[in-house]
Amino acid sequence: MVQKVISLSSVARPASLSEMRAGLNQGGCSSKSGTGCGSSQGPDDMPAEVWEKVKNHPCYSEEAHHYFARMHVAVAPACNVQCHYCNRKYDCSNESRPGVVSEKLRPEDAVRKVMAVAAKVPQLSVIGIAGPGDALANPHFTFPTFEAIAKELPHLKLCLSTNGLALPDHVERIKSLNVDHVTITLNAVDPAVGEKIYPWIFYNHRRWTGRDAAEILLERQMQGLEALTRAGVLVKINSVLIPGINDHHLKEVNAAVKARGAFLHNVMPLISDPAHGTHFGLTGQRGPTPAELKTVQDQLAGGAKLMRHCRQCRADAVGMLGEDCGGDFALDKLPEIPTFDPEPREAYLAVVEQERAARRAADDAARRRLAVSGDASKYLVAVASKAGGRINQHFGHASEFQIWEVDSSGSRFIGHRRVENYCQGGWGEDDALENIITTLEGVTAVLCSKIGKCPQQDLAEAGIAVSDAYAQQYIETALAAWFLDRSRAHSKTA
Ligand code: CLF
Ligand code: SF4
Repeated sequence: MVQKVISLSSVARPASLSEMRAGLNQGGCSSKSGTGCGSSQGPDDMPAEVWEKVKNHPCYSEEAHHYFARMHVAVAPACNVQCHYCNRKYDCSNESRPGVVSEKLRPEDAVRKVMAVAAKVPQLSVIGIAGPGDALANPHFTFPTFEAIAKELPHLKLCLSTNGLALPDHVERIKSLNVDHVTITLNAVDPAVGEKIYPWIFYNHRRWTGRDAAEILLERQMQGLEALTRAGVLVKINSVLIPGINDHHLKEVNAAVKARGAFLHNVMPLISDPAHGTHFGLTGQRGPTPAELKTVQDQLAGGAKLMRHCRQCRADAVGMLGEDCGGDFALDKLPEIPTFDPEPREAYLAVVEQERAARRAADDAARRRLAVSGDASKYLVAVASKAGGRINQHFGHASEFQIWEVDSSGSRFIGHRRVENYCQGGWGEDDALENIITTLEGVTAVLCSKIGKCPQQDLAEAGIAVSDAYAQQYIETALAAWFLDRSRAHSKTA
């Protein structure tokens, strides 16, 4: 029943509000779902008109990504830039994980697909164009697609992602189409760094290489950012963290984009694999470890606000962040003329408002309990959560863990760490467990809804405590209870 309610692959419309509530606790289309967010940027943290724009956007609001889904339509095949971390056979890795080539869509197909998804997925709130090339290198596909979607489904937010080279030429159109959210991938503000990332660009009818290419691109990115913020469009900056190339430079990038009004800064780890055939992959440039990513993110504290819940989605991803149900909506499976009924969505929005209020209240209560603990410790804790901000996933089913930091001032979401499932169809996989232990470097404890004795023992031997005693609680409630239990246990043994 639950799967029928908010499963993205289900054809059934929601049957009741209580079923939707249950659905929030069960995740979306598959068991690999996972969501999580920490410090809740809420209505008290920003002007009301900005909150209105971000409150249901799963990327621009950490809180919203527990409840809302995005859909990418892959209508933009061409690109005007070459990045050393990209192989055009794969999706644009500015905004997506290299992996499988997307189903490229014509604008009319994209609108049909959006209609079909909106009809089945009440969580759908945002339509993004993020490749597989660059949205603004394909304006003749990108803008007609947005126009048609806005006409059919005006409640959906429009969002695009670009390398920024063509951005200054399109700011007016972006504004006039009510595209409220634009991401610019900006990896450097110094051309000396930029030229190590971009071998060439195509601009003003010719190819530019080396330092010239980097200078033009970086200048155009900054012009675009300034023009968008002047126009009231919310801009997110994506920076790919490339160890040895821009890791020491991202603080400068963060300060520069903050000064120009960027709303969020998303530092994404380079994904580098020789199998993807990228220049970096083939020349041995490695991506950062989770600890290196955290170090850089921590260094940016106090600058432009950070996004930490990015999942580096594909350019044709459909569903909650961390999920991809795109396969259920392939063109050949869609009805000729999908119809959209607004009622399930309205009912879903009402449920979400109640859930949000309950979770915020739980977080406040948890902070009050922590504040009087008098314990100066600080821990990293890994959490297995399918959805809804609760501890509701078995250890063996987790394909990612949310990493939280907890101390007497409260708990904060730090990021996700992907892992291979420990449970492989009924039995535990020792190699997977070893990798999980390595991935959980720096983590003191794991909270999950259930775990077997064997993995629990192996984790304990590696110095990581595991507990399923907080199953089904809100993450913040569970972390506070775990912290206070640990504090009491330590003071007894001291
Ligand atoms: Fe798509 Fe990007 Fe819009 Fe989100 S994704 S175009 S802002 S709707 Fe989000 Fe995916 Fe990260 Fe992008 S999790 S890769 S940040
Ligand atoms: Fe690839 Fe995107 Fe860079 Fe273009 S902008 S080269 S599609 S990563």
